[in-house]
Amino acid sequence: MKKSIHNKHADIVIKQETPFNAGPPLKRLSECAVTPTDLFFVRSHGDVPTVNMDSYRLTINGRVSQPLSLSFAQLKNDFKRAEVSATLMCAGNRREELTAMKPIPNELPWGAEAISHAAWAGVRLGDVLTAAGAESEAGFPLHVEFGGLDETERLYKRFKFGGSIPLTKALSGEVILAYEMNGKPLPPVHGFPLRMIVPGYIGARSVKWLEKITVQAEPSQNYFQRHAYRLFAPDVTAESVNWDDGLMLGELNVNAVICSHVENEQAASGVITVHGYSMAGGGREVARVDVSCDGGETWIQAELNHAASSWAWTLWKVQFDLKPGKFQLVVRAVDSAGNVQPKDMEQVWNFKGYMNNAWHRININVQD
Ligand SMILES: Nc1nc2c(c(=O)[nH]1)N[C@H]1C(S)=C(S)[C@@H](COP(=O)(O)O)O[C@H]1N2
Ligand SMILES: [Mo]
Repeated sequence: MKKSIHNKHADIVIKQETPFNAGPPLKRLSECAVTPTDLFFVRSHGDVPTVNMDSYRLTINGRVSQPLSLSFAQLKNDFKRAEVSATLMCAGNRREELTAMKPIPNELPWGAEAISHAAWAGVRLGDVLTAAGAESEAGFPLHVEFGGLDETERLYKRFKFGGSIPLTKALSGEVILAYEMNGKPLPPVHGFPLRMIVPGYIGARSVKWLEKITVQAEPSQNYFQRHAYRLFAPDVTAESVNWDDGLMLGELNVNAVICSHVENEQAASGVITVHGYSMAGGGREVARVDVSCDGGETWIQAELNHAASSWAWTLWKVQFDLKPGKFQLVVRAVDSAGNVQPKDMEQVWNFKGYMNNAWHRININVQD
């Protein structure tokens, strides 16, 4: 099979060469519950770092009674293996649709392909934090910061990628330090030798090329926690923004996307199968997926293919019997907390282009 850069499939759609950012063709995405590693999307803010495994250490510091510095072998041998089947989605998924409404400069125009699913294996973050004697009751909520080895540049400064999650999330069983992806060692572009997997959260918190864990009183001061990945109201602009006002993103919101058809596709009349993915954040489940072929006038419920893990996406499909004409396919999901997707993009537009979960619409032309 032909391979392109970073061992990716020749069909992967490259969004940016350096740093490397790419995603699978949408039609391939909802074909199977586990994304093949060579089609798994890549979101990187810097170049893939070279890691010397002889000197590599993972350090655990901060509000702990026993700071640790672990070699890769120690981490693998001294802690119990843990597995989690989890979907990663970038907060910038579906930004392209927002950009079409109003420009979003300096951000990658992702279609709906910044999402993929893999079976991950590694060790539980909770086990490592316990071994380090992480403080649990400081009288206020603690945070766990993750630091990566890769460098990037913003506002003329070079620094390493990082972010944080609340300690309560860090201690839950699904959060792991992964060294395996789909049964193989983690590939360099996905974070070799070690990365965080924070299921149910925006992809940015699943820090790759992990070198540092710090337990601390405040969320991370890293640019990617303090500035980027914050959600602002639709009227806030790059000029008017007060960075401290935005919501620091954590849990994903409910979303659904049509993968089977592209915009303005010509389809043959008769029975057509429409399929795609849906996702509920924070461990919630997708309870229902509604699909329309008339722009949202009438709806039918899709058949859901629930994965075994509550950290996984739900693939869905539905059939319509269509005569020649123009149709607008629309999808919206409802999660187990009753959260529904907003109808219009105006309601979710924000100048950084995050968390677009407006109804997903695709226009098709049906011909004889
Ligand atoms: N060290 C590091 N970790 C990182 C990033 C990065 O640029 N550097 N990108 C983050 C973002 S924004 C996303 S969406 C996910 C993507 O993971 P993937 O490339 O394995 O798909 O990694 C996250 N972890
Ligand atoms: Mo992301």
